[in-house]
Amino acid sequence: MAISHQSIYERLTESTAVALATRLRLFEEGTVLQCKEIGDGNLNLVFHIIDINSEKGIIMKQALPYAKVVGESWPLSLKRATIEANALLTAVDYVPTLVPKVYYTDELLAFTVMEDLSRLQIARTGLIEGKNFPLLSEHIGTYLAKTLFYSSDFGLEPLKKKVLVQKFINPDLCKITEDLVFTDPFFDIDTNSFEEELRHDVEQIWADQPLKLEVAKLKQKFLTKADALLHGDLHTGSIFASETETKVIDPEFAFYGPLGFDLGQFIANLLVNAISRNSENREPLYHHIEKTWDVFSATFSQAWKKDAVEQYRDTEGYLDYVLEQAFEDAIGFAGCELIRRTIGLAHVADLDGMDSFEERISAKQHALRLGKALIRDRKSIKVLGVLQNYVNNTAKE
Ligand code: SR1
Ligand code: MG
Repeated sequence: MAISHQSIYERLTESTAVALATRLRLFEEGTVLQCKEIGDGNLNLVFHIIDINSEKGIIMKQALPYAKVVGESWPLSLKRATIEANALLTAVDYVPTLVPKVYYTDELLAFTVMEDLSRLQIARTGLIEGKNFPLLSEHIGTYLAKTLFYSSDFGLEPLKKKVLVQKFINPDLCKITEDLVFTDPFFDIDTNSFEEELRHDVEQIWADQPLKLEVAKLKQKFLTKADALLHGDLHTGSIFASETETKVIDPEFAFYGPLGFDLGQFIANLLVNAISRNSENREPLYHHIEKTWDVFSATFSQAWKKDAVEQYRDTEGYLDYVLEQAFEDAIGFAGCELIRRTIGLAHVADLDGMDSFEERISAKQHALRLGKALIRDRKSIKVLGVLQNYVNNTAKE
């Protein structure tokens, strides 16, 4: 009889997670362990297990067979745990200091044991508190350039790339992005969630045919353009940071997609935070947005000059063309992310946590106007320095 994933899988609890850690000898014999489930994301269980004497710990992350944010009515493949572990193990070759260490992974129970990063803070939480994480853009620009270049046809022989494309086929999680980022917010669909005060703005979006045509083109790129191995969900909640360190976590949405996607999501989440701040406190976010691109394009170009395997590597204009496409797409993807984080299923604390109801609604209207402008103007925006003007010009109707 074949053993199915379902017959072996069982949902971990704090006590079974400790028993598992002991059985796997993740701690020395006799160590007294303490465990707390700390998952605050939309999809998984996350157990923080520590040795109560040394306070050294691990993270044990388990995928649930459904989307936690909605419940059992939204079944989800457990394969995402393996995708996440494999993506971390792939990234560690290129950016060892920018991802958590993976200690153990189990496909049938859909869990991964990894480095405890509790010395760091989730970047979104810190940004909301007004922290600026000075090295965030340097690190994320490097992370993006290296992970994207070395998994693409520019940095990898085509046969090896196809093996990775196959390994990272991730239909369930891609479908979430196809629906929640590129489709649902642009139609009157049940998953959307917004305050009644935004209905007028939302109905304008649903009726905006030229905007929807541009979103359809961006969605088509997401569906079809297998450029490089993406993180797939690179918002500021997928990043741990401090003044000196940055670690990219949670690549369960990893798959082969368009070069500009991760960049666009990261930029959009910085913009959402900028909008939630008073205008005089936005400068650090603009700095991060520009620097991410500068570091990304310089590091990607260096890698191209040093390691490109593509026959056309020295053809004048080709590298510039690749970077220009990634830039334009990133602006468009950022626009979609701004809109979906405002009126779609999965919101962000930067906006939802704003205390004053009036300021919150006004910030959300601002995010919608900015998102639309970025989608519409993505071909004419040539430098990220102008995003500051876009934020200012979309502040009021
Ligand atoms: C049902 S999952 C909702 C969102 O959470 C994840 O972090 C992704 O951003 C996804 O779109
Ligand atoms: Mg996540």
